[in-house]
Amino acid sequence: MTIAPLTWTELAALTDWQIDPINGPTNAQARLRLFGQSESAVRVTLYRDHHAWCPYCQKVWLWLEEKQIPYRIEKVTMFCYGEKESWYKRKVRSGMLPALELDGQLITESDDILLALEHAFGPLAQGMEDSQVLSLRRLERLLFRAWCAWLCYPPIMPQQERQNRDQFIEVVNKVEHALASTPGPYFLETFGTVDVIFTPYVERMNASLYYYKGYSMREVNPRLADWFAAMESRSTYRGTQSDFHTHAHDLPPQMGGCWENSEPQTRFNQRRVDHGPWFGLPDVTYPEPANSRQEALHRVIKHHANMIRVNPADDQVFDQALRCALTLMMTGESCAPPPGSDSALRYLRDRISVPRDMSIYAAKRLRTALEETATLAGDGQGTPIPVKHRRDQDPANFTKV
Ligand SMILES: N[C@@H](CCC(=O)N[C@@H](CS)C(=O)NCC(=O)O)C(=O)O
Repeated sequence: MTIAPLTWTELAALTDWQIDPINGPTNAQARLRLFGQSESAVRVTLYRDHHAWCPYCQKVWLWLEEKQIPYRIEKVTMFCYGEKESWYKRKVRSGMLPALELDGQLITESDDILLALEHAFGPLAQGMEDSQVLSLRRLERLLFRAWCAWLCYPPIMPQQERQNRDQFIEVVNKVEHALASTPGPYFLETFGTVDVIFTPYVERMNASLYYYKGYSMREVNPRLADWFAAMESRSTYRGTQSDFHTHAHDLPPQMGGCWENSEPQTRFNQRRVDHGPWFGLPDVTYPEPANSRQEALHRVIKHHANMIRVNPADDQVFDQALRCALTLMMTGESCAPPPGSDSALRYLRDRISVPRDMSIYAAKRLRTALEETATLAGDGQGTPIPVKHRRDQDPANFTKV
């Protein structure tokens, strides 16, 4: 038994989700953050990428959120998903992100940005050049290099895959040891700058190794598991946190390729990340907020005209199919989509980006509703996600009204 899809007006009546992007919790949509202060207090502009994919931007973003420094956000396109804005190239010739203006002075390189911010506003618990911090920053780079060696180069000899894996695990054990040497879950006695520095790549390691290597960092390493859980207790981190699906597919063009191994566990994990079920994946462990469906609905309603225009399917067909998925998500009642809309629904399922579009649990709800609704029409998949670039995500397509 299936029901007719609700209209957009009927759907809109089912959500009262709203946040204050300027003074409320950390969110990816804000263009200005004031933390209750007046706009005249703003001394900082952060230039970061549109999709919140850039790890070095996440580091600076998290730092500003933790310190509650009032700042503006200007979003810039990364080379892998679109044309870099000419105004940005005039400002930063290389086009690299992040960049930051502090009292009108431009700074590039994320570590130099953090040093300048520290100088202006004081350290985030510990200073970047504190000796314990310096040693942990070196460990973070060691971990980064071991991860790249395993993930981003095709093994020339069969035994190389094993060697690269062992080398990564050796460094992860050093990270586990560092975490174990303090009483709490963080890298030093209290949360601070080191945790911010580790966050972007450890989050990407967790996602990419699960998907490409069948290795579940968060399940295998107890101290890292505790560290992730502690990070997730912070609303700042929750606001910047991505999910497995987003990273599994944003990393290949950014890293120049991600190489999967042939382990059965890898195949299993890939199927799960791409086709669900998304609940229960080790990309998040804090409890689902009660209003995640309302959040997903609100975000889709806000952007539905562009989503329908960009989708490869006929506009009317996809409009109806999308309302079917949203009807299921909100009412729990199945709603049969028009014939042939299965691949269109899965096209969207594959292009939800966290946290750009919505938070992690809202995305799980939406992906689930899209997949369950698509199943009623067939098993057609969407246009494959490209691996060499992500021009399918060109922000220019979404800024039209
Ligand atoms: N060492 C630099 C690295 C920055 C970097 O590699 N940024 C990448 C994005 S993650 C970039 O801007 N690439 C140009 C682009 O993708 O458009 C830093 O720490 O800020």
